This record gives sequence, C-alpha cells and structure tokens, in this order.
Amino acid sequence: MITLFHRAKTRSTRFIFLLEELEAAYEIQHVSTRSHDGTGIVDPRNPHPNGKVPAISDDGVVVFESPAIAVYLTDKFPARRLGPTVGEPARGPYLSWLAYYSGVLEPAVMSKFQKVEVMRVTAGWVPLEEAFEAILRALSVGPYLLGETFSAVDILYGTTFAMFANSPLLPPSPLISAYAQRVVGRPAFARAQALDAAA
Ligand SMILES: N[C@@H](CCC(=O)N[C@@H](CS)C(=O)NCC(=O)O)C(=O)O
Repeated sequence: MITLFHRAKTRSTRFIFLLEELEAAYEIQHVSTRSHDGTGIVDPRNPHPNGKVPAISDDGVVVFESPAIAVYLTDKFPARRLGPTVGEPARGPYLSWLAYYSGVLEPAVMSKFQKVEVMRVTAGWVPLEEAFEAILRALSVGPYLLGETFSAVDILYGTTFAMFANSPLLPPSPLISAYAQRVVGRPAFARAQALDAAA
C-alpha cells in the first residue's frame, strides 16, 4: 500500500492529484510540518529527511522530493500513461522538465520572491524571466509540456502556474493561463481538492 505523507494546501496536494490520475490504491497520512509563522513541528512519522511534505512510503520503500515521487509513481503504474517509461523518446524531456522544476523553476521563483539577484553562471538556476521564457517555448508546441500527452510533469507546472495566476511574480501570459486551467480543470484535480483537507 502506498502512503502519502500529507499536509493540506501544500506541495503534497499535487500528489493526491497524481495518485487520483493513476487510480492507485493509497492512503493519506496527515502530518504536521513547520509553518511560516514558526508554529508547527516536524512529525516523527514523516520519513522526509527534513520533515517536509510530500513523501511517500510504498510498503516501506520511502521516496521523497516531488520529481522523484512523480517518476516513482508513474513508473509503478505504466499502464496509466502519466509518464513515459524507460526506452521511450519522451522519457528524456520528461526527466528533464521534472528536474528543471525543482532545480531551476522553484529556486528562480524563490529568488524573485526574496528579491535575491540570481548569480547568473554561478548559480545552478536562472532568473525567473529566463526560466519562464524556456517554459513558454516548450509549451508553444503544447498543449502540454511533453506535447500532445498530459503527464505528471504538468501536475507540477500546471498547479504552480494556477497558484501564481494573479501574482506579480510571473509575467502575464495567456498561453500559461490557458495551460494552467487545462491542468486544474481535470476531474482528478477536483477530487484531490476534495480529499485535500479531509481527515
Ligand atoms: N523540495 C521539496 C519541497 C517540499 C516543501 O518545501 N514542502 C513544504 C510544504 S509546501 C514543507 O513541507 N514545509 C515545511 C518545512 O519546510 O519544514 C519538494 O519539491 O518536494
């Protein structure tokens, strides 16, 4: 059985979305995490090394960090076609955009949010505007990041762009807005929202 270590309205909600897309058998273990306001404690049941969510345990096999969980789960349920498998040409872009999400996009968003200048060349990521342009180029083929096929990578990017829809952090883009709406318009997203806070 897959256990998702989860806290409502966090990055782990996206994995309810993915597990719903995969029609997987899973259970949700609600855990506490630290909060912005200094409240909250790391839950000793949570296997993430820093007490963050998401993490999963699959019959005792622990996986943490969103891209790793996405690959693990889509590999485990290949028939659902939520991620290209080893040997498929689209596997390359799939892994690349997953790594780009946590290695470039998230640090770029945080740098901008914290008004920290990105040390171009030295930093492993790029300014948000530059990352955004790269994502726009990939999506201009569309309708999804891998082209015609919706995948777990869209769950990470689409939900992020939906969350930042009205944020001054991101440049306005009808293409990105339409993409985000396409992703969060899926029935599995609605199911995930309903399950998110349910104990
Ligand atoms: N790099 C992690 C980030 C996870 C993360 O930062 N989760 C937040 C909730 S959205 C968290 O658990 N924060 C609590 C803490 O930092 O202790 C991933 O992408 O999976």
